Amino acid sequence: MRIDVVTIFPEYLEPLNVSLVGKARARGQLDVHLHDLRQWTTDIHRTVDDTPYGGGPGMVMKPEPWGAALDSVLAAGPEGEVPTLVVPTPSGRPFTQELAQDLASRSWLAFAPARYEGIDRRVIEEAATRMPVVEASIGDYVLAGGEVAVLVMVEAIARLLPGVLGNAESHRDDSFAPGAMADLLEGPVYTKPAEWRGREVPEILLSGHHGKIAQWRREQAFARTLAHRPDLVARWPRDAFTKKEREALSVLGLAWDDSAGRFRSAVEPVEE
Ligand code: JBQ
Repeated sequence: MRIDVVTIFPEYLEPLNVSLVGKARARGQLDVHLHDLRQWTTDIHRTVDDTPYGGGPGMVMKPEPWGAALDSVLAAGPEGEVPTLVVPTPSGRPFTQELAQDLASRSWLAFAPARYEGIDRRVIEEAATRMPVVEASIGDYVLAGGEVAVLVMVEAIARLLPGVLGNAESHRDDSFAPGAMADLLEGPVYTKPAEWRGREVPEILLSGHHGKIAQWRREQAFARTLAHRPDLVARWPRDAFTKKEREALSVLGLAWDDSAGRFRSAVEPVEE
């Protein structure tokens, strides 16, 4: 996969040389090209932003440098191909595992992270006449710019590429992969020593009863998902559970609600 990133802070993307993504690059599985947006400015101050039309706070990224940058990226790639342009923005669609999988299936991605209040809308609209454009957000919190969102997205995408993850870290049971019962958080994990600072590893894990261990882990996962992600509980399909698991769910106060068509907590109603 080829990845181009146009940014005013190429050094912010240095982590792409490290760890999993860095190794994928070194192996030639990922071909990353970083570009400084300011190379496409034409004034002596290398200006990339200006005040917003209509007034208001902050600055907006000017269209001309972005237009020239995207022209140049397009021209530098494989003849006759276009990249999918990914624009990290808080107003984009949620960046999910499903979107990561979709993007991982493409051979060429170009990222356009913005600083300031965003990029002049015409850049996105004009780009969309030439290539697929995906505007996506990594979450509901405020960042200073899209560069960190690019790091998040590239890591999530790169680990899905064939041959990038070793067998030991295979992604077959990722919590958020789409499909049956993927909407379950992982429960707690333990390693040696069996006692540490007076705290013991749950006895069941030392018992050697693989069936009971699997059941316990499943129950822990249910409890954790209910506590931290009731929105995921609401996505659980009715028929995904064994009789034993349904008992465990009812101990947690979770029961199938026929009128709502989903699991509901009898103890503390799930917020709408
Ligand atoms: C985000 F993608 C971006 C880009 C700039 C700021 C952001 N803030 C929050 N979530 O995904 C984001």
